[in-house]
Amino acid sequence: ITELHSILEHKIASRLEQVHRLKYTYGSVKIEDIKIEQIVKGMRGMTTQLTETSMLDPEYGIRFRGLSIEECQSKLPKKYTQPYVEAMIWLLLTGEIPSESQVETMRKELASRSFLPMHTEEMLNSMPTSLHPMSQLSMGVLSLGHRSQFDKLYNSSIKKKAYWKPMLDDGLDLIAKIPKIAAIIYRNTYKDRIVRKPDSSADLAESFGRMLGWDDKNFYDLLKLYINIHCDHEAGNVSAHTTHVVGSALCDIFKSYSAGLNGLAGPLHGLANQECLGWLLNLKENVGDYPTDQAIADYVKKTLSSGNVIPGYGHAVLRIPDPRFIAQLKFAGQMLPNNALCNLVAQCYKVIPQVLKEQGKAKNPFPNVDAHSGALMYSFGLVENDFYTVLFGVSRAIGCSVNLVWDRALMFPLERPDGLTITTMSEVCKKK
Ligand code: FAM
Repeated sequence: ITELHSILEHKIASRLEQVHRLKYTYGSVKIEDIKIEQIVKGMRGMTTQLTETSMLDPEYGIRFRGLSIEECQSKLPKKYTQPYVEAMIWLLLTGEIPSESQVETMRKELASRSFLPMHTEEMLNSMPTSLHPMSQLSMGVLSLGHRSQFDKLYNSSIKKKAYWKPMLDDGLDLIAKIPKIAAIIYRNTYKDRIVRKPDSSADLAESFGRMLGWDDKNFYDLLKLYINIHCDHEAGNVSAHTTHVVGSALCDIFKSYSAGLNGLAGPLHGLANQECLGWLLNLKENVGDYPTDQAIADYVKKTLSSGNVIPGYGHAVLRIPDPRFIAQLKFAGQMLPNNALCNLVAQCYKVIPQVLKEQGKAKNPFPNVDAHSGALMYSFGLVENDFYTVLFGVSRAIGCSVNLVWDRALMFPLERPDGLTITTMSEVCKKK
């Protein structure tokens, strides 16, 4: 991991120069005007963040360090059909495509950190199984904080410029340990409370799959795909933004990401994948395994007229079918061509956008990532849909951690925007 440190040292130095220029040379340049409606409508389309790891283009979708999902799949070192999660972590951290040996270095580093402290296991084992798995996950992550190198060194005489080093240490710890936390939650909540140890000879996805209880290389492949496509989605989404804001107060990564996970647990964000599968199974029950397009359209209209959204459709930024959805559609087509549930997802993709367009409300009538992930997990036997957001949380730990490392490396300040009362804003408007 010394090699990773020296690559990062080098990259950080040049980025710091750029940030310095942005701050002091171009500080007064205006990039956009803010409209009142943007403030009232949840800051849509308002640029408020600087981020290194990924960019979301409304008309193209996500690019991880400039690479599309397909480019990641073809360029990053892989096992079976999908890139190693370790390769994605390296890419997000450094912006470089890792060699096989760098992937192996990352694999060993994470494997060596994958054990949990005793108190975390004891706490998880004492949780009521009726507590939502996301609440258990958030507490599990928070409980890792007693080991925070960042907290320890912050209270010593470490210089601000070097904060990223303990942050990286903590970030690797979080990424390495969160699969075991998730596996304990899964086995305790739905199975026999017996959890296998992390497999130090396997890669992260395979070891996670084994701990969950699967012995199936296609399932490990699905986990690799799932973790890679969910790991980061620019800076403004609820979980990434929350993690970043809490981290800006110089909280350690465990407190910051625990807060981010609570945001991920919301039904308009990560929990949508749980809701999505529920909706899909209800659809299947109502229209059967091989419905007509019209039967699906009628069911969608019924959902809309009862005042509900169609989970898995629409997006705050995207204006095209989510490439993360398309990647899963392809995976299902290759691995499970005769699976009725996945085929229903594909049929919905043909029907629902037209119905949403006719309704005329959603700015984006196309499927997002959540429209497929539950059906894939379900088809591989992971049927407990209130666990799905935990899988999302295991993955998003990567993007959120890498971003916090870079936030500290670039010495970003405390984030503290201004607010106005409704009366004051109304008065400002009247004067215009
Ligand atoms: N079904 C029905 N109506 C929808 C809709 C959908 N899938 N998506 C948007 N709309 C409605 C929306 O409720 C709003 O109606 P009102 O004006 O009555 O409030 C209107 O269309 C305009 O919304 P928008 O500007 O297109 O979307 P937003 O940026 O406000 O919200 C989402 C974006 C994702 C919250 C919204 O599309 C939605 O609720 N989708 C269903 C839930 C979902 O799939 N969430 C997962 C998002 C995912 F990417 C993630 O974070 N994991």
